[in-house]
Order: sequence, then C-alpha cells, then structure tokens
Amino acid sequence: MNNWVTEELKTADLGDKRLNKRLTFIVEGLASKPDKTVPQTFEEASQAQAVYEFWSNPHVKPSQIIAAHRDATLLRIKGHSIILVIQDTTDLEFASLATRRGLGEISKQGVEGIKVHNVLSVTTDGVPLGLIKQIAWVRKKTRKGKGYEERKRKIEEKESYRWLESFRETQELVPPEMEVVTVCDREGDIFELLASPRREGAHLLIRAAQNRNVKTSTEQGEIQKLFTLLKSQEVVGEIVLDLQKTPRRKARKATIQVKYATVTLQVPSNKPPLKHNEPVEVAAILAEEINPPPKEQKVSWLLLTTLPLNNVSDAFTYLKWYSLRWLIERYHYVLKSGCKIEELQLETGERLLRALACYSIVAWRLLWLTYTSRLDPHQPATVALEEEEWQSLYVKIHNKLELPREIPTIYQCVRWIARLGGFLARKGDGEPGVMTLWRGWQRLMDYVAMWKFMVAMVNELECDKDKDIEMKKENRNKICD
Ligand SMILES: [Mn+2]
Repeated sequence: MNNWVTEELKTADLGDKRLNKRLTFIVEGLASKPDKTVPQTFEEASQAQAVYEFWSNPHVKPSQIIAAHRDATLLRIKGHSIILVIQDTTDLEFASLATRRGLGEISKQGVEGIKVHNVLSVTTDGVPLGLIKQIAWVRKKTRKGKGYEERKRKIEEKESYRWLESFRETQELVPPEMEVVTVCDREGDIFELLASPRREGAHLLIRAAQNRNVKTSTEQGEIQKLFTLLKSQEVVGEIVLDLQKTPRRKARKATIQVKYATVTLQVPSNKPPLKHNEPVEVAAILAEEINPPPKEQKVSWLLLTTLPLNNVSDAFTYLKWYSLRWLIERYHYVLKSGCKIEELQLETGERLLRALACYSIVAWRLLWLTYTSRLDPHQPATVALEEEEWQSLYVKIHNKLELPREIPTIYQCVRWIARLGGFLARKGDGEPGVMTLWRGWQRLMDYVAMWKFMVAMVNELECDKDKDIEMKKENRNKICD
C-alpha cells in the first residue's frame, strides 16, 4: 500500500522540495504502522527526529498537506455522475501534559483538545473517495459569547460558518457537470446553509434539528410547525434500510415508514436582517422505524432537502444516501482508534494539527480499502496492494512458497488480511470491519518486511552464483591460455 503515497501526494507543494519529500516519507511510515508511536515506526533516531521537526516546522501548513490529498480525491471523483459530500465535526481530546500548550475547549466540559470539521466525498454506493476539505481549529479561551448573544451574531462570525464555507467550496471544486449532494447531521440544520446560493446540480440533504415555522403551498398563509406538519402526513411507503454498527447500536435491518411534504421554511425571527434571508422551499421527509428491537432506539429522521422529490422512490433514494452519512463516523473512529491520534505526545496544538493532517490521509486509505473491496470485489488485488504485499499475504495464508498463476481478487485479499487480524470468516460473520482489517494490516506489514528481505537475499545468492560461474569461466580461460 505504500507506493500509493507518492501518487496521492504528487501535487504537494509545501514551498520546498525537501519538505514535499519529507511529507511523502512520513505518510508512508505512518501508513505502514499507523497505531504505533513515532519512535516505534521510525526506528532510526534521526528519522524520528525528522518527523518531529517536520511537525514543528512553522512553514508547513496543515491545509497544504490536505490540499494534495484533496487534488487526488478530485481525480477519483471524476467520472461519477453523482457524488455525496458528507460534512461532520468531531472533537479530538488530549490529555493535559504539563508542557502542553495551544489547545482549546471542546464539547466535553473540562477537557482540552482540537475541533475537526471534515468534508468527505463518498460514492452513492458507499465508497469513500477522500477529503475535499478539513478545517481543524483550536477554540480561543475567551469566546465572544454564549447562548443568546452567540445566536444573535452574524453567521460569518460564528463557528458554524464552517458548514457554509465547506458547502461553497465543495460546489467550486466538484466539476460543474456533476451533481453533488452535501449531507449533514442535525448540527448542519442552519437556516443560512439551507438558504445558501447553490450552483446547478448542487444540493443539500440535512437532518432537521429545529422545529421551524413552515408554510405549505396548499394551506397558504397558515404557519405550522415542521415536525407537526410532517407527522400529520399520510404514510406513502415502507423501506428496509441496513443500519451499520455504531458505538451506540448493533447493525440491524430497520423497516421504515416514509412520509413527505414540500414546505417553505420561514426566516427565523432572531436572524439579523440580510438580503438573502428569504423563505426557502425544500422537501421534507419523515422516516420512522416500525417495530424496533426492544431497548434499541428507533430510527426517526426528519430530513430536509433541496433535491427534487416527485415520488416515493425519490424519498427512498435520499434516505439511502443519508444512511451513508455513517461513513464519516467510521472515518473519525479510524482516526481516533486506529491511528490513536489522541495519544500523540506532541507539545503544542500547532504540531498536533500538522500530525492530524498526515494521519487523516492514512485513515482515509484504510477506510477506502475496506469498502472498495466490498463493492468492487472482482478487481485484482493490485488495485490496492503492491506486489510484495499480496504475495507475502498469499504465502503466509497458504503456508507454502508457491504463488498462484493469477493475481487474487481484492475481495479475497482483504478477507485474508482480516484473518490476520482475527477475523474468522465463518458463515454469518459478514464482512470484516475496518478495525479487524487494521489489525491484520499491521501484521501483514511485518510479513512484507520479512518477504522483501528474503527476496533481496535470494537475489544476492543468485548474483553470487552468477559471479561464481563467471569466475570459473575466467579461471578456465586463464588455464587454457
Ligand atoms: Mn456530527
């Protein structure tokens, strides 16, 4: 998997060729042992030192690191007709070290850390293609205001502006001939976002949090509450959705009843008067699970979308797309549990931000590997693995030195990697998850190192043999002379 790094970072421009090279070197190292500490990954002291120096270098901008990955992501996006772009924020929590500075408040009280807003592009069948943008920031110790004061401020001055800024950039970056649907959870239910200018083919799909004032076209003039209005609609259909495992629930199939309506969202009364603050017409979909298993929280989503909603099958499509939002949760989980980013012992927020940018690329790659192998199972392993990777994997799993005539499929290889990570591959075990795969990957990297070493040794022996023959020939010639 390591040569992919060169390709992934080929547009990197940190203002200095040596820094660009160093970046590739670091991401390669982290990708081979993402859950290990820096000294464990970069065994030579001088190399580990180089990594720390890079992360301490004020000339290295985290946004420039992400920009290289973004360029590669945009190449992957090309050729799809529709792409989903999921936005979500997560908190990275860091233990307070006596020497640590430059962190800020996060959602959890009394804990310091970094806030990270990721913008992840995903195909409509659920393959994560990479980040389009990442905004990571440290909250100032004295924020301007909370509660009512905070709400009254202009959106441009608020933290929540990140959702709008990301939406605007997404529209600029994704090729104009493509449809692009920005998907947000309840935190993204922001009037200014729903009212944002949109280019043709750019849409929003947001889970509603606010019980907004709305009007419908049929009952003109009468203002109603969004949730009440949707609940009073008739059920138009039922769909079964695959719910994935999260820290809060097991994976299950949920039968969901669907209602929908077209509504006009009224401008919230606490908004400062702005030109573009006008009522917005959107489609609203209410999705409620029937008969959820006991003790499980039932699915109840109210989604707002600017996408055209003409019939129940449109509603089903948008629900399926919303259910893929789960992938960004997975991404954050990989970043935290897989890369153990919260365990980094770096001393300043600035350094952590540079490290985060590097690890973000590694975490995406693993997520991509997990889902691409499920959705495009027949591709040869070489779409994601280097020759020595699939070969050493094959030899390890089959316990013999013979290689197959044909390159195994990516699906098969990913299951073998998962086996190294403890996946039993019994009937009913389903597909291996990203963490199992991650553990397997670590072990595979050790086999790959050994495999390369052996291949090098064999080559050297062959070479010696050749030399031997040469020498014997020479000797014979001499004798003949
Ligand atoms: Mn969220």
